[in-house]
Parts: sequence; structure tokens; C-alpha cells
Amino acid sequence: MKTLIEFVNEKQNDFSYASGEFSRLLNDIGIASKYVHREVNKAGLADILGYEGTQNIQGEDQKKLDVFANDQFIKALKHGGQCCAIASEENDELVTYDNQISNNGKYVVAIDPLDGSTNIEVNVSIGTVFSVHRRKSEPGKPGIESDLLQRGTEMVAAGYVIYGSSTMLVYTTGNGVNGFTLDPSVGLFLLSHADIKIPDGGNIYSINEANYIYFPEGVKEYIRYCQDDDPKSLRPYTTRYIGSLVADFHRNLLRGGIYMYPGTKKNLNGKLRLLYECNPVAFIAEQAGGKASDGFRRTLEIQPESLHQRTPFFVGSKHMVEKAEYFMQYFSKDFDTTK
Ligand code: P6P
Repeated sequence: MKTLIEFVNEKQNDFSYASGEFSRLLNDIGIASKYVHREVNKAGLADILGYEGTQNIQGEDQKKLDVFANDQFIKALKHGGQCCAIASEENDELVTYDNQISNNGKYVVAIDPLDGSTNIEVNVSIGTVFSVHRRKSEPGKPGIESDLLQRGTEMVAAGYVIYGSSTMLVYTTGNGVNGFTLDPSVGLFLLSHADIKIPDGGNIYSINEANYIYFPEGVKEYIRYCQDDDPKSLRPYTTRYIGSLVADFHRNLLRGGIYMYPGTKKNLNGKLRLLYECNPVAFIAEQAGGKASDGFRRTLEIQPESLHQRTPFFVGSKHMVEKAEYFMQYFSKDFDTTK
């Protein structure tokens, strides 16, 4: 089986501009994820649970594993020298480096180092989500915020690592989606899911229905559509919701399905962040033949205004997202936040 390094070097020729810097950056992310894998897999044993006592910009208590994962990715990207700035869910401000090599890095990374971390102590799959853009600012100095505030359509790569029954790295560079499973006995990511395609249709919808009374009418109508018991409807839907974006999306990517975190009457922009949750997942979904939007507009075309901004999110099988968009556009035009 092909290793991640072999695959990345082989595909490196897909990039006219990258003479190996990009391959190095991707491998650095792979290295950091192995360290996170090791700690996640012994979370129940080592005293690395419990709150670090600090809170991230979302006001969420930071668990030690959050902080550990964040440190690993920041260190690995610094060591690799290809990245000049990072937007991380765990850091209020942009992370830059004080060394000349990094300040000449061609790329910037937006990352959620450990998404779904409230699931750590109940042994539910969690994940890392990341996106890569080329810097726009002058090299030779640290990256700046505007380097990160680029549309998703400008991304050069996106991926996630799911720490579940196995640890998998799934990524795209705009030429399809490939999945690599970590063989912990040798510490190598091996190509296990080549050229992943999401089914156009599916029968899984993933949403936190506890928020039902706050949902837009369009979402309520879509849920009713899924639950329609008219025998002619032939819609054998089922709901699956883990509360971990990476785990819910990964299952739907392989089986077909839709994940929704819509805006609500309480939070018009929903909960998920554009730069390091929705954009990377949207890029992967599209590259696998699926769709992603805020209910009205393609996620990748939303112009980011701030590092931690939120956006409503509908992502998954093409036909399912289109049906949900139909209901949103018909019943909930007032929820169109990105005018
Ligand atoms: P809720 C985890 O905090 C996360 O960002 C996603 O991974 C997950 O899908 C969602 O939030 C869960 O949010 O409000 O349903 O608990």
C-alpha cells in the first residue's frame, strides 16, 4: 500500500508552482497528527483530561488535549518552515513565527486542532480540520490576517484527521479526495481510500434536533420531508448525529448523507466556523462530488471578514443539499445572512 509521503511526492507534479514546499507542509501535518493520535488513544489513562483552566475565543473551556493538539500543529508547521501564519480555533489572535525561514513560508493554515473535544472523555471520535491557502502578503515578514481571510475557492488544500476506530487523514488538493489510514505499528499513513466519491443521494441526515424550535422554517420543512411516512415517498431516512463534525461528515462522505448546522433564531450564523471547519469540509465535499452551502450561497464563495466568524452549514450528498436549499429558499429567505 502506498504511503502518504509516496502519494504526496507522486502528486507533487500536480502543482506547477510547488517544488516540494507544499509536500513538506502536508507531511508536517501528518507528523503532528501522529502525536495527537498517540495522546488521544491513551486519553483515558494519562492525566491529560480535565480543563486546562483557560477558555478559547468561543468561551469554551479548553481541555488539555485541545491545548496539546494545538501545540503539536503549531510546532510541526514552525519546524517545516513552509507556513508563515496560522489561524487556530484555540488562539484568539493569528499565530506567527519569529524566524526568517517561516517568515518566507509560502502558505498559511487555518486549523481546528481538535474539533469535538467535549467527546474526548466519553471515547467518541474527534478530529482535526485544516485548510491551506497561499500567502498574498510580501514574503520575508510574518503572515498577516488578510492572508487568512481568503475565499474557500482560493484554497490549495484542505483535510481532516479523524481519531476514531482507526486514525485517518483525508485530504484534497483540488484533484479529488484520498484517505490514508494510520498503521500505528509502523507509524505510517497508508492509502486506504483512493479517490473517494460521495453518493449523490443518501438516507442519513445529521442535525441536532434539540434546537428544533429555533430552526428556520425551511429546515423544519426539510426534516418533515425526510420523515414523511407516505409509502410513495420511498424515503427510508435515518438520523445519525455524533456531535463531532469530522465523525458525522466522514460517515456521510462514505455512505451518503447530509450534515446540517443551520442558523437559528438564537444564532443567525449558527455555530460552526467558516475558516477552519466549514471551508475545509466544503472543499472536500465538492471534490468528492457533493455540495456545501449556507442554505443560499456556496460556502467556498463566502468572503471571510474575521478569523473566527461562523456560518450556517449544509454539507453532503449533492441531491440532499439541493433539496435542503430548496426548502430554505422557499420558506426562510429571511435567514440569508450573507447578503
Ligand atoms: P452541538 C463540536 O463542538 C462542533 O463544533 C462540531 O464538531 C459538532 O458537529 C457540533 O459542534 C456539535 O454542536 O450544538 O450539536 O453540540
